Amino acid sequence: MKKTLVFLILISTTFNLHAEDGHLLWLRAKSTGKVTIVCFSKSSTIAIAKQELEQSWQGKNGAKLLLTIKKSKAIKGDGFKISENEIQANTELGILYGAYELLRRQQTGEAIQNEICNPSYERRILNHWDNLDGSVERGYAGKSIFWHDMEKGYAVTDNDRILWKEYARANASIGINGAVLNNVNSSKLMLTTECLQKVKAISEVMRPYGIKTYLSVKFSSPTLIGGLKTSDPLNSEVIKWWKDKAKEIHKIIPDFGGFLIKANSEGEPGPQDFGRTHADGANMLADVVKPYGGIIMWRAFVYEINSKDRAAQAYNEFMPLDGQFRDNVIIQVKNGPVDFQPREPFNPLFGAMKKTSVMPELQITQEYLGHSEQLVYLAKMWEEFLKSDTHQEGVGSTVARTTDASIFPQKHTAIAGVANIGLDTNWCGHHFAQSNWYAFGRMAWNNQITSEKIADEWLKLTFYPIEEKDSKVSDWKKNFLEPVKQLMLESHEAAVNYSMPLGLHHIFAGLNNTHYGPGPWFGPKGIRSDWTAAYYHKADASGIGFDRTEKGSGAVNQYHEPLKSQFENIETCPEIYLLWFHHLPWDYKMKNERILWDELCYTYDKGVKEVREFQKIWDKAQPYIDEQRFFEVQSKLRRQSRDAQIWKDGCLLYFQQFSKRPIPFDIERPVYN
Ligand code: GCW
Repeated sequence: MKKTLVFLILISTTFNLHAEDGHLLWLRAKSTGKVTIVCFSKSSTIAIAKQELEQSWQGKNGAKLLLTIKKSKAIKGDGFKISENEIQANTELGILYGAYELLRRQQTGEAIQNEICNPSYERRILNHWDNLDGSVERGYAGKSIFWHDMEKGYAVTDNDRILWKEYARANASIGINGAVLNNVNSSKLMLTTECLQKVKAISEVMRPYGIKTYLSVKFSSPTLIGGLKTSDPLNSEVIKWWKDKAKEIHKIIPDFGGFLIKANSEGEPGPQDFGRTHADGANMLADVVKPYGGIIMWRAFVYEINSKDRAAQAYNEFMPLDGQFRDNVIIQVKNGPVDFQPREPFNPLFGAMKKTSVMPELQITQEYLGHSEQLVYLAKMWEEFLKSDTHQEGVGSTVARTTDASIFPQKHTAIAGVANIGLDTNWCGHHFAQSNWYAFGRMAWNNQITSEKIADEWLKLTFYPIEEKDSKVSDWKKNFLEPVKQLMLESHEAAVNYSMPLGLHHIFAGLNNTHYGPGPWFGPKGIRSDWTAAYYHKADASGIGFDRTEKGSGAVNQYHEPLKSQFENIETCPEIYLLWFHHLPWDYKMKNERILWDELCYTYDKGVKEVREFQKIWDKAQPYIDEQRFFEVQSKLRRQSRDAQIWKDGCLLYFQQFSKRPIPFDIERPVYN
């Protein structure tokens, strides 16, 4: 007999305003009607769904809500079907996601038709670059929420559990269903039995919310902690060591998701240390986790020291291996071919690897986009990336479609985001950085959703004045929601303009490895060339830009036609990628008739002006927001505005020594001394 669970929710007519309990990030709605839920399942996931509905129900009074779990073919994975008063799903998690969606619709006022919502990717995963000493690599929101107290050992406190529960709840509310708990530059201690006990405690809190646990591991673990003489993936003792380890892990964490590996990259060990390929290494681990349904996420972030063109390397190393990977290996590829720059064209591996599962890796933490000091809404950039047409299987082979199994028969599909979460009370260091966490989850669930819609949702959920009367609400929409949404939507382009316009990239301050601020001059003697800024901008008396055309590094050949010719040809190369693909003279004529040098100056200046506008927009929003958040964001915007100017002045003054041209007089000029 088909298992059918039915939950009946009756909404009474009494008003029952909850206190601020349960207020978390974008989850802060208050119920406007008492909800009584009769529920026949004791499952902890369903209990959460029930509690969420009770806490935040704003549907029409007197409505009935019927939740059923029965197999439907149209509903995929943990997808669901919702109408105004019903949620249907094939899994308990589907019910939970449906509950969050229904509540979101109620709170944002979005219409609820009878509709099916299926996830774009099977695995929607946060990658934490958290170290076991409590620090977070490229983290700007305080210490690790998982490993912050390690001086006290692996003990777990009640407060830890509360924190992890809030974290899991926020993730579940946006459909995230996996977390890699530690840095890809992994500690060898990660796989020790003591450490795994702590992982067990974390996974127990996250499980009811559907968050699977994954770990980053050192490829040389067999040698480092197993006492073996080698970590050669084809050595039988090494294989046995991994098999035993996988068995141990699954005993402790039965639903363990799998491993994330950074191998032969930036000094991390890997199969090439033993003369083996990435496929040899990944497949060995894939076989080891296969009996438990695990996957291996193998990163393609590789580049040799002093190579001719770092942007070409992932493709060069991985394309020859297409077809050699097991079906539970997913190659994890950063959105761009270099490294999470403010703007990059998509990595040409997307769509090109046709016989291998490939997953996008996005960076939510703002390593190259102003840390948690700057308001930069990243969804706009991710949307541009996901919608990029690879042309690999004809028009419309977007990055989204080449990774979500719409085009290729991938056994597993996934997307990862490098988390921006820490112990800071506002979780992400900047109030608006929360929107990037939110947006990642929403896009991982639906890779066709627009950044505009996500911004609208997030602003409503986060800032909507719940206490206000209806008359004030239209005011709020006009004077807060609309202008602030516009600010968010323009913020990424502004950051590109004042830091790295026209296809420039990797010209950051490298001092102390901060990646914050301008540094086109960066590169002390003796450092590897691909860790200097000049390697990327190549500015000299003859011009500026990286020649990746056929005459140059040839990286343009990695793109499928017609993109290849479009990028190769200076007439058709989009100006946003101009200096990514071309080295051009300073007096090169842009489409608007300006010479390149002038255009560079005007674009930097535009970025600065845009941030100054953001400040004004925010100032006007003051009446609509609590003091604390208003002043905190205001002060960060002031810093952003100052730093944008430093960026512009620093870059223009540096490049001017090569261009030998004046900065146009109608823009604010740098102070020379
Ligand atoms: O962008 C670089 C970062 C490193 C990071 C590396 C990677 C985790 O500067 O901090 O290491 O990428 O993605 O592996």
